Amino acid sequence: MFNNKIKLTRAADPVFADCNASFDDSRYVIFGVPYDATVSHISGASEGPPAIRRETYNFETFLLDLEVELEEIPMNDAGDINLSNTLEGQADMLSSVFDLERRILRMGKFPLMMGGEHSITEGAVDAFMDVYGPKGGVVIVVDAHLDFREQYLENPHSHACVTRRIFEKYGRKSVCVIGARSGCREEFEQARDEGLMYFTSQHVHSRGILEIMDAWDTAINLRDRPIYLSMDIDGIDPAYAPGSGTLEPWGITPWDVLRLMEELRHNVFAMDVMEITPSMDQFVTPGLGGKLIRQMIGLKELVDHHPTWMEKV
Ligand SMILES: [Mn+2]
Repeated sequence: MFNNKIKLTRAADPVFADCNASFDDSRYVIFGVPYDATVSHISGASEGPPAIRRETYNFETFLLDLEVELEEIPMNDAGDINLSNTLEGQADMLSSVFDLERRILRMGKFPLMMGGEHSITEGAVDAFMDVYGPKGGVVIVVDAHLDFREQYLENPHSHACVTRRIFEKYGRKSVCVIGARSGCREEFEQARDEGLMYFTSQHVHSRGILEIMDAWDTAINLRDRPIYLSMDIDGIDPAYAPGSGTLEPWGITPWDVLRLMEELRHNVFAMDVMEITPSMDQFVTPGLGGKLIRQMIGLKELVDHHPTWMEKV
């Protein structure tokens, strides 16, 4: 049941529900990154992966809206990256995430990373860009925060800087932020001056997620580019996702995220769900995180096997 072939990780117990395939045979690989050493407010995101896994046993294997049976899909839980959860250990953690994510992508599989804090996304995005950058790779970040600081608590790789690092490395047209509603004045001024593409949760509420997708499509051909979807769970309203260390009212809803995933299902080739903090909520938020991952897998299956499925609805 467990896969010990990947030296980087330790096996999960229990595994993410319905992960019955070996790493080599799988089309989807789920892994956890129990890391939260740069967290600034309430720590505990390192406990996210086991809590998400546990809550996935609440769900049916059949995705009713998609008519997809997850038990029939080759999914693998590769376990958790097995390194120390310390500030000093961050560089090792990032490079291990890079190695694992790139290995999964190069084998033509779909990686789904469970955080851990958002800083870890940088390693996975680097791997994604290594593979999909030449094809126009772009990162969509769902987040309450701009994460556009130069550095935070003297660490340029803090969770509060992750969007800025991606922006600097891969350029202005390579990252889009959705759901932002918190940040310092300088961050927002810099974002505006330097041309970071972002829409706030107010924009989503007033214009709707599909109109925002259209705007990005006009600006950067979003629907024609390979997408890495990064979900900081605090982007979703605390009423739906209270298990976050940085609760920020007036967020977007799980329905907005569902529409986003449906709309971009053809182009998303990697995803993460970060910052779930079980000490704040053991059930609702880990369950939502698990469901987002399951839904993304179901949507990708439909793309691969039934390319015209949306005509049904
Ligand atoms: Mn955030």
